[in-house]
Amino acid sequence: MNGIGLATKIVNHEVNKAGLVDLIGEVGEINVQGEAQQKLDLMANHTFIETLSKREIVCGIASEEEDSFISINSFDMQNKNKYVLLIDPLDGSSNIDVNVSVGTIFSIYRRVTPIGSPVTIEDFLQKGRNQVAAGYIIYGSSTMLVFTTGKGVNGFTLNQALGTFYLSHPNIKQPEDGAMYSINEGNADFFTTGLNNYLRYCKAGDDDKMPYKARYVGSLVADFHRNLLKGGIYLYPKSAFDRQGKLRLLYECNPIAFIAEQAGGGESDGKGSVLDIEPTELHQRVPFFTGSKNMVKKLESFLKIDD
Ligand code: AHM
Ligand code: MG
Repeated sequence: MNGIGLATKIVNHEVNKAGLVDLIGEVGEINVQGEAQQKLDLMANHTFIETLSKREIVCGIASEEEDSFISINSFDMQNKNKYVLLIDPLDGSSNIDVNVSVGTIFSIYRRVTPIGSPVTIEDFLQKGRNQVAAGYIIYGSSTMLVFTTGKGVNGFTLNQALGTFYLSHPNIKQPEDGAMYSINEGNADFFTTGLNNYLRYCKAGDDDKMPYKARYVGSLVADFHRNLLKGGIYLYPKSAFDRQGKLRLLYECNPIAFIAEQAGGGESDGKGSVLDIEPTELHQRVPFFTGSKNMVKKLESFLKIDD
């Protein structure tokens, strides 16, 4: 967590400078549009990998930005490092050039192969239930690190002047109900019948319920964080063109699901917990829903007709 905290400060500094780089770009000195965005993705990836691989604790890293996993010190048979890290270094990065919140998501497992040997794919393809820690960083109006080690969820806010994290949100609990739904509804024509029925339910009001508010940033971390604190549901379903949805099981869904569960919230792939899925490949995608516990249950009841 120390290493993650240090890498967060570096990435935070670079993300905050992105607007300044843009100013220079506009006067023609640097071609930033598109390129800067890609640079920040790669910079975040590089920063987390370099920072974590220098610690005597991580034996392997898998990143959304890398084709395959990285084995650390694989030729050093004295390597006693026990943990593997899976990371989405800069999630929602298309939001950077419009100054909207982005995030980092990470997940930590104990390796399953013997200590001292090079890591293998089995060390990374573990069920989400095996996570020993997971968290995210939100680079927002303030920068926060939110994580769990399986004993509740705590949120730390970065004091940028001092470079220190403060426990600003101890023992976060997600409200059991909420009134916000977060989805890219532009794809609705390609969603299943059950999901479209649920979206109609979200927008309908009656004596017991006002229509839900639609809130969608397009950065998973920002949408999840808001719903975690205020109550709500985030949806990234499968569609006619994305049969498995868009989000990655190992870098996005599992860590967020672990945090949701630890905060008393709900999470699902539409049928059951994503934490119980046996992964088959590093960049596997799954439909993903997470939010207030009762909202996720309600959604699952609508999705039953899709079977
Ligand atoms: P990325 O990892 O390429 O940034 O994609 C993940 C992001 C999520 O943060 C966000 O919720 C989703 O993609 C938005 O997708 P869409 O533009 O289809 O709504
Ligand atoms: Mg991502």
